[in-house]
Amino acid sequence: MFSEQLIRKLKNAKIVAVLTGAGISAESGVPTFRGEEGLWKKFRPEELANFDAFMRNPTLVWEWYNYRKKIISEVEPNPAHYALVKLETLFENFYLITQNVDNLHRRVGNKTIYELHGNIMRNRCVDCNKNIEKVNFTNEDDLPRCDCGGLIRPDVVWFGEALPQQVLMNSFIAASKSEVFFSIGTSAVIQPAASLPLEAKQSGAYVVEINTEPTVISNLVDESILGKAGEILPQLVNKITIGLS
Ligand code: BV8
Ligand code: ZN
Repeated sequence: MFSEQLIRKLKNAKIVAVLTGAGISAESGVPTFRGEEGLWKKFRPEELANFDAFMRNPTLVWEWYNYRKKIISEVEPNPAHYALVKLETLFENFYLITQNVDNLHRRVGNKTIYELHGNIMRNRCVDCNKNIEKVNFTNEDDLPRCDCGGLIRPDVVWFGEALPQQVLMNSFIAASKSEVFFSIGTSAVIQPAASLPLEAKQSGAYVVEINTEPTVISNLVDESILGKAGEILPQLVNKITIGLS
């Protein structure tokens, strides 16, 4: 399953970076964004994950986020998430860059996490930008509001919105410094996140894709491993820890 070259490179690597997408949480039961699974009440994610949709109908958009928060609060991280915690202990510098807002990497205890698209468990005010811990959203006529009166929104990055600049910069630096770069469970379509594997490749990293199916970057990577992240990553950790210990 793993080339000798990959195992050799991992045994000598000091800097490893990983980009994850919805596919790494699929085995936990979190729906991905593709196909039928991505649909909610016939809406496509990009129809709801944008500021105009929220200002047009904040109740609908909050319903969607509460539906996802309920799923996320009922699932458990899977072996792929745990394998990345182990992997983080094996390298001097390990960077976990995620497009996921599901907080699962944080829940299993990864340390260096770059949340490119925010986190569904956080909220902020659309007017004064204050971060608000808990919001309870019971029925439509009491949308969560800040004490400044502003509407409260999930602290995620919507389509057409800028990513958190420091996180984005750190992610591109991590990709450019990495000796081995993994792209795991992502369709690699959404920009600028999807440019990270390219950045790593152009900076000389050995780029590995782990996905249940080929993606638009499969012909760009050095090694494309087809299969479930929850099955492949624990095997990879075993394979490299044998040699390292
Ligand atoms: C911006 C948070 C401008 C919210 C999300 C250049 C060209 C064209 C378009 C653009 C461009 N640059 C920007 C754009 C527009 C847009 C974009 O990329 N559009 C796409 C459609 C081309 N980008 C933006 O709008 C970005 N903002 O550009 O702002 C700007 C700049 C400066 C100043 C002002 C403004 C913002 C993008 C972020 C949007 N927010 N999420 C929320 O979640 O509610 S994106 C969201 O969708 C996710 O975070 C993720 O990024 C994406 C879904 O992709 P994946 O995670 O990969 O999931 P997907 O379901 O697609 O695929 C799952 C994969 O897993 C599959 O390949 C499957 O085979 C695999 N899989 C399944 N099971 C398993 C598995 N693999 C392994 N194991 C398994 N078990
Ligand atoms: Zn406010």
